[in-house]
Amino acid sequence: MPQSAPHGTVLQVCPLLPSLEESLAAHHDVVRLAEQSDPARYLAEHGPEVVAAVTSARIGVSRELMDALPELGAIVHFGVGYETTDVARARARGIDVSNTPDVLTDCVADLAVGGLIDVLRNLAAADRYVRAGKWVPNGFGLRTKVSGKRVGILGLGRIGRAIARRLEGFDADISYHSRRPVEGVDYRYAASARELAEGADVLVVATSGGAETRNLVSAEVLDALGPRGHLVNIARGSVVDEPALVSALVDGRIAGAALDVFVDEPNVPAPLLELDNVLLLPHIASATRETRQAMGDLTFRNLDHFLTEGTLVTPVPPVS
Ligand code: 8YV
Repeated sequence: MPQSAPHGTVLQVCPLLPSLEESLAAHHDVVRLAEQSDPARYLAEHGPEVVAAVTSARIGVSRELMDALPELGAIVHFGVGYETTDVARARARGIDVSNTPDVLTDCVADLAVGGLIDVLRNLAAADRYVRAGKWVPNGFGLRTKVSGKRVGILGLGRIGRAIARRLEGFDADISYHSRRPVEGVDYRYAASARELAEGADVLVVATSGGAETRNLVSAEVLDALGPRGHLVNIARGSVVDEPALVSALVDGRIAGAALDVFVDEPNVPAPLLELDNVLLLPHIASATRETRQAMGDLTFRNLDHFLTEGTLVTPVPPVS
């Protein structure tokens, strides 16, 4: 074992994929925080023994928890998002942070396209219509064509680009907005989220979460999308001003939305439950057997590499 490899307890912060939990427990000295009868007491007594924390994108490692672990060397996230952990604070303490990029890109992009098709063609509502025994000839009415639409992608990272590639197959006219233009792509760059929405029939939110993108899709952006515009969000609920979205949908100021993410999951704003032009999904973009297994494997590899070599396999990018 190299000198730099840390030795100590791995703290499992929250429940994880069962197969990942099994591998962690089989290979490392893991303590599950949620299973402690008195987690605060455990931390007070054993916090200094913990050298690595493994957590989910949803839960992260809170400031309080980080502070209770003075010897913490790595925070390993199951998931691509890590806005639930204060990375700058971790870095300042010399704590390395990893996530699970790439392995979920396909599934998240697939779901974004599925949501887009659903919300324009109203598939879920059509299914409800048939099941309710309401089918009469031409009774369901007409919906919106998908192919050839102007699609604005907010955030052209790995997932945004994978969505764009798929939509090329639908002859979409693609534009995007991100903090700066992305080199090597031909899609049209919009200087702001508002400008992007103004020139789009469908706005797809694919940016990361966290303070920097909070409410980026504001009431003004939704108004720019307009009454014939649709929103797809597979990123984070926090990126969209949720009350503004609810009122835009209720008032018909945008045409519809496909939402896999919400501000306060699993709580969905009640007015949305009444709307047939909204697809509501329980944060399942990466939830396939294949992808979750790949995320679990990469999470394990990060932790294992840290404990044997002292470094992570997929550290998150530097804080910019
Ligand atoms: C997961 C996600 O559902 O990877 C992410 O950031 O949002 C999802 O893939 C989840 O967050 C895992 O904890």
